[in-house]
This record gives sequence, structure tokens and C-alpha cells, in this order.
Amino acid sequence: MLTKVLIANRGEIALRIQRACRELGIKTVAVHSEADRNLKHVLLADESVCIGPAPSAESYLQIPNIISAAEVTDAVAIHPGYGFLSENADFAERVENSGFIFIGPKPETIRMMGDKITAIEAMKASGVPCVPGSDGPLDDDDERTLRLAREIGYPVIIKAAGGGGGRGMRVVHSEGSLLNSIALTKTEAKTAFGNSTVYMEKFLENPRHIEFQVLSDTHGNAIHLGERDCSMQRRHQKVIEEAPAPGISSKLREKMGERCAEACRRIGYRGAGTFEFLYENGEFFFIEMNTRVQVEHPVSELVTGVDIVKEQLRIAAGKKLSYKQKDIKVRGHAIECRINAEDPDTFMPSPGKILQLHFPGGPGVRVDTHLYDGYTVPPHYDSMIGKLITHGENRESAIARMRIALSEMIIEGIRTNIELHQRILRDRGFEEGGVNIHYLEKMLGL
Ligand code: MV4
Repeated sequence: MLTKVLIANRGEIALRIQRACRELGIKTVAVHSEADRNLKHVLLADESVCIGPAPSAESYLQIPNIISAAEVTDAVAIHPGYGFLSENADFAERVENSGFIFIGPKPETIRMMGDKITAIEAMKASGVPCVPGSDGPLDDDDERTLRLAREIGYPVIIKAAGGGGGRGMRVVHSEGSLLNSIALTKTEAKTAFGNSTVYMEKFLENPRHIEFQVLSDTHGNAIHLGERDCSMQRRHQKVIEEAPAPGISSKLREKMGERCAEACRRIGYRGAGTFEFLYENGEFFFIEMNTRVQVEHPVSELVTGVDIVKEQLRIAAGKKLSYKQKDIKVRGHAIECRINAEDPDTFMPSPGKILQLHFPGGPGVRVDTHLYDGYTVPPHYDSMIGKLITHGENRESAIARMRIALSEMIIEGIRTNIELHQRILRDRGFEEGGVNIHYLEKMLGL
């Protein structure tokens, strides 16, 4: 096994990674900014190194500082968590060139998935269904572009190859605005991503966002852990996720999951990954692949019993996956509520000192958080301060447990979105299950 892992992240995921390391007997190095000296995982780490001032750009995004910290502490591997440098191919490359193991895919795989056009190409070639579209970049031949859009059928969506996660896209409803919209998207893409390449897809009007979790080792083995429904979102920020996705048959799950796993084998994927799909009228359409562990990984862990972070560490150590596909059964239902330090009305971040804290418990309740009594949530980072996850024999039971858990939870001193979760958990549409990506924004009157 790995001897010492540097955790290049903060907050709940850093703590989650530290716990997985401890279970496997791996020593941990915490790196932190000047504002994060009191993070729970920093206080608990075997060693810790300050890597810069509070702003992420000067600390958690400083590649040389992180690699130096690995050097001085004799870490053998670096876990990037999610966000920050987790999907930065140059970081992965510099980690490997410095003699450390990057806990994630090969740099060239991250690069391939970072370019949405090459990602779609690879998936199409591997038999993963994709959205009807331009099958590559749009060129300067306006007649060809107009013809293409007519064939696909309006509305279409123009997306930046370097975008993703909702950045760099524009919906076009009719031919009159197509060329101008493409020009605008290209200009924005050049500024935002340094790459003006754009592509076109059929715009799906009312899809659900469903994603498949995969694990792939360095011995040619790849499995899937079923899917998660992440449709309950606001402004591209997921609010609630669940597994399995309501209404997806086990037959369709196995078919789609196997296609994702097969794609992993074909491209020599390494580690944990997520295939993002839009799901509409009973059909799946691949849109993007994420090459990191995701915030919502716990719902897949609760329904399969697989510890995804431990598998990441084992894969990075060159071990084979602990499971074959036949060992993976989706049991019951899990729901995750993302707890944010934010104003319930304006959604503005609400950092500050935690004056009173009480977490729920009982059967099927999991709390992934770095909060503790007296901790001060700094203003410099993402407002997510934890995740409340429940598991039950079925969806109704997971919902019942979540309602109770939310009612037990006390976070005083800062404002949180707990009331928003209580509202959603009482909502009829949510209760029925299978809402689309626009549901929450409509419910909030946005
Ligand atoms: C789409 C789409 C409809 N049709 N692509 C937004 C985030 C990025 N990952 C892709 N996104 C979308 N791509 C086609 N062809 C609608 C969205 C979209 C969306 C997707 C998932 C979750 C939330 C979303 C919110 C708005 C738009």
C-alpha cells in the first residue's frame, strides 16, 4: 500500500480522504492556507504544511507549493479531491514528473476529458450514446453550419470545447440568430478558456441529469456502481442527489453501466470517474466525463457498500479492484442534501463562527462534514460545509430518514440552506421522484 498521501484539498473531502487513508494504514499530510489552520483534518493530520495565503489562487491552486510540500514530507502520492486542481492535467503531469503518484487518471486522460469534443469522440467510439450534434468543432463554413443545425433541428445548443459544468454555452432557437450566437460563444470561450473552439448539439429542453459512477484499475478491470440522479439543482449547483435514479430499471442501469465500464477499459481509464448524461424520454445522452471523485459519491457508496475513496487509493497503489461487477448490487435508496453556509433568501455565502452544532444520527444516517463547535467558516472558499446523507430500504424510507435528520440538525451562528432542504423534502414533485433539471428553479420562482 501507499505509505504517505498528501491531501491537496480542504474541508469535508479532505477529511473524507484522511479517514480512508487511516483505514488503509496510510499516513497523511494536510496542506492548508493561512485561513485554514484550524480545519479538522489539519488538526488531525500526521503532518501539515501551510502552502500560502487564504485566496485559493495563492494556496490550493499553487502547484509548486503543493509539490514542495510533498517533497519535504516524503509523501508518495497526492490526492486532489474535487474542485481546485483535481481536473488539471498539467498538475497531474507535474505531480508524476516530480516522482509522485497522482491519485486519479493519467494526465492525457484528464486532458482528453477536459476537451469536451475529444471526450465525446472517445465515448462515441466506445459505444456510449451521445447527443445528436456536430461530431466535432464548428468551422468557418457558415453554409455548412446552417445546414447542420437544420438537420439536427432547432433548438440547438452551442458549447465551448473547453467549457463544462454549465460554463460557455448558448441555446439557439432559430436560424436567424445561429451565426451571431456562435460568434458570441467563441469570443467568450476564447476569454474564459483560452480556446475558441465550439461544437453544436441538439438542445434537450426538459432532461434529467443522471450520472454513472465507474472504477477502473490498472489491470484492465472496470466496473460501474450504478447511477445517481442530480437533477435537483440551481444555477448548475447541485442541491440534492440520490441513488438510484427514480424510474430507471435495473436492465437499463446494467446496459448503460456496462457501456461506461467498457469505455473505461477501451481508453485505459484509471481510478474513479463519472459519466454525465442527460436523460429524456427514456433515452440517455452522454454530455461530459468527470475524472475526479465527486461531492455526491456517498449516495453510491451507501447503495453499493463500496468505499470509493479507498478504491481510489488501492488503484493508485497498483492493486486490482476489490470487486467484480457481479459483486455489485444496488440495495435500497440513498439521498444526499448538500449543506451550504448561505443566506436562505439571497443564496449569498454566510461565513462565520459556529456557535452551536448538533448532528443527527440513527440508522441509515451519515454526516460528511468538517464542522465542529467553535469552528469559523472562512469567507474565501465554496459555501458547502457538509453533506447529510440517508439510506433506507426504499426511496420512501430514505426520504423519511432525511426529514427526521434535517429536523434534528442544529447549526447556529451562520445561516444555512437547511430550511430549503426541508421545503424540498416536503414537495410533492420531489416526493413523486424523477423531476427534471429545471424543477428547483421553477419551484423557487427563478
Ligand atoms: C445540455 C442541456 C440540454 N441539451 N446539452 C449544463 C451543464 C453542462 N454539464 C451541460 N449542461 C447542459 N447541457 C444539451 N444538448 C442542458 C444543460 C443544462 C444542465 C445540465 C445538467 C444539469 C443542469 C443543467 C442546467 C441547465 C442546463
